[in-house]
Amino acid sequence: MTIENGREKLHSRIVGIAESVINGDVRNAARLMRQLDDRDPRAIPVLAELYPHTGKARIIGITGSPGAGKSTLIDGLIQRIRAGGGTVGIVAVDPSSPFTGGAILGDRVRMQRHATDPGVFIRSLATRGRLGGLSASAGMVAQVLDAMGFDRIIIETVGVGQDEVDIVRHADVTVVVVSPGQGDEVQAHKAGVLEIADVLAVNKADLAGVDKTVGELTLAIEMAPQGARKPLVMRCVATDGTGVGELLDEIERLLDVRSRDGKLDSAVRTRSEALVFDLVMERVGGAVERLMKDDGDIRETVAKVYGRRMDPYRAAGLVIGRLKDLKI
Ligand SMILES: Nc1nc2c(ncn2[C@@H]2O[C@H](COP(=O)(O)OP(=O)(O)OP(=O)(O)O)[C@@H](O)[C@H]2O)c(=O)[nH]1
Ligand SMILES: [Mg+2]
Repeated sequence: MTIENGREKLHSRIVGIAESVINGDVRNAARLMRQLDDRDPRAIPVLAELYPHTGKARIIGITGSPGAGKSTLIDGLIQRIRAGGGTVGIVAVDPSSPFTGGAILGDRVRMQRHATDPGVFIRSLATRGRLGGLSASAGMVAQVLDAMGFDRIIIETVGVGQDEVDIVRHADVTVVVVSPGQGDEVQAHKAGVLEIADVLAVNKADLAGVDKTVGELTLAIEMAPQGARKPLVMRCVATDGTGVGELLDEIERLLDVRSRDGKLDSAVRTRSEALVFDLVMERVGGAVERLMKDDGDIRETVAKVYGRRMDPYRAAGLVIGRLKDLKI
């Protein structure tokens, strides 16, 4: 077989896989997502084929502290989206922290009742992100779901750190879930909550202390500087469904308003930028990592930093100087 022939064969195989995913082949889609989670480079050409078929789904980001009730809430949202005739894909991002290590199993069990519904597809991501890796993987899995034709995609992430802020860059609407009794400090002051939230869902409204939490959040929003985002504070009880319908209505209303005033377009532009940026960072990061591991000169440089014979700033400059010779 000639090289040209081999290439053609490979390409038609890639196109074949992509087409099957677009036509809703669950097994091929699941394999592709697994490859993405494993950072298997074979997934990339398939994603590239899928890309022109994406952009139709609306993406909803759900983030918040561990145990706030995100998965239970999503379960309720799935049920309502399905009842309205829509289909939904879920990406549950677990940062593999020892504290949330059980979350993946938990998510599966919680959302198990949707497992046999072809209008629902749930995928957990376990990859530990570095250099935007987690965010990039979540965005790529969302793209696969988008190409499969799901109307809504929900991305669940734990916490409100930089990783989560990065992940919600992929979302058209972001819901931050808080629950009462998560410490006395005003939750809104935690890194970036008000910056990223379109809606603040105060879950576990059946528990004592909910009025205090709502009061604190409302005050924090009132005191936010002019021009800052003013998220709506909504109460809900995910376990019995109270307020979940209203939450979905608000999400849909926001999506509607945004698509009419062009905000979704600008979100897509930002997202495209983020996608390219993430890919560049990942590839550059990987190349630098290999260089630092394998290159004798650089290892010696690092040894000098360790021995206080060179400062790390100069060492970083030397590494950067080598970038142009790298195969990125
Ligand atoms: N009382 C009460 N408990 C709730 C409510 N919503 C969720 N819970 C409980 O809170 C616990 C955590 O719920 P999850 O849905 O797993 O929370 P999560 O935010 O997805 O958790 P992680 O993914 O591990 O961060 C479970 O035991 C739920 O049953 C609620 O509205 N009221
Ligand atoms: Mg969860």
